[in-house]
Order: sequence, then structure tokens, then C-alpha cells
Amino acid sequence: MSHARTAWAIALAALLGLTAAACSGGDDVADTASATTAAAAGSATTTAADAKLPTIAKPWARATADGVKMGAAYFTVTAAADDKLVAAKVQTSVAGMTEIHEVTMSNGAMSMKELAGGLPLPAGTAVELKPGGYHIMLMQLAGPLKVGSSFELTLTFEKAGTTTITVPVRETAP
Ligand SMILES: [Cu+2]
Repeated sequence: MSHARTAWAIALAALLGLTAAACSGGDDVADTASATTAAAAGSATTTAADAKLPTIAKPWARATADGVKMGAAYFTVTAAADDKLVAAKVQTSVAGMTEIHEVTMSNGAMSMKELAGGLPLPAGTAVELKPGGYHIMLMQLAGPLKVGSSFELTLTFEKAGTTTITVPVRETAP
């Protein structure tokens, strides 16, 4: 294996969070109470339908290196009533294309694909988007995602409507 190919493999592994996924058994998924929600931060702009908007906690996006065209954003979302995350969007100054992805395993190989039907959000259940699992895929990045910067992510729910959250860029999960 050439050095260039090795570097690519490492970059892809980092993007998919393979290392994190492999040792995520001790993840503390209960620590949502202390997280800053978009609403609490006063940064959310909403055009809600009748249903109450789901709670979003711990938003972050992984920092990317120069020249990398793909990035990912993560958060934990809890809907009060059964709902579905059906779309995600960022400004084209951040990325040209945004999709809701899941990571799948087949024959021991990990890959990812778009969740065409949206991400189901059962009532009262904290659904975690995280490295190695569900994520918001940012494609055609306009430039590197730099630690300390942030961007707006607009999420559309099938029943609850639309909300915009601020996503900070970090090296690791908050
Ligand atoms: Cu993806």
C-alpha cells in the first residue's frame, strides 16, 4: 500500500468515525441535560407547524483538512411526538449538498448511504447522530471546516416543521 493510499484510508476512517465506533461502548448518551439546545441559546429561528419542535442537543461538526470535500454534522434529537427528520440544509457557502446518512455494515465492510425516507424519531426517544452512525453528510464543501467556526443547519421535520440550529466545528464530540 502506498503512502498516499494509506493517507486516504486514514482520512476516510476519520471521517466515518470508524475508530470512535469501534470503541464507543462506554459512550455516555445520557448527558443531554447539560447540553445547550438551540432554543436555549436563543439562536433558533423557527417556522413551526402545529407540532412542538423536537429538542436538539450537542450539535457539532468535525473539523476538516484543506482539500477535503466531505464533512459531517452530528446532534442528538428528541421529538415529543412521533416524527421524522426529512431534510437538512446548509448555505452553499458551507457545502453544495447536504444529505441525511446512515452507516451500514455488510460483509464486514462499512459504508454509508442516504436515508431516503428520512430519519424516524419515535416519541420521547433521544436519537443520536454520531460518528459511525446516523449523520448529516456535507458534500461539496466550499472550504475546510475550521475549529472555532460555526454554521447554520436548517432541519425540516415531517410534522413539526423547520428549525435552524448553529453547529460549532470541533475536533471531537462535545
Ligand atoms: Cu455520509
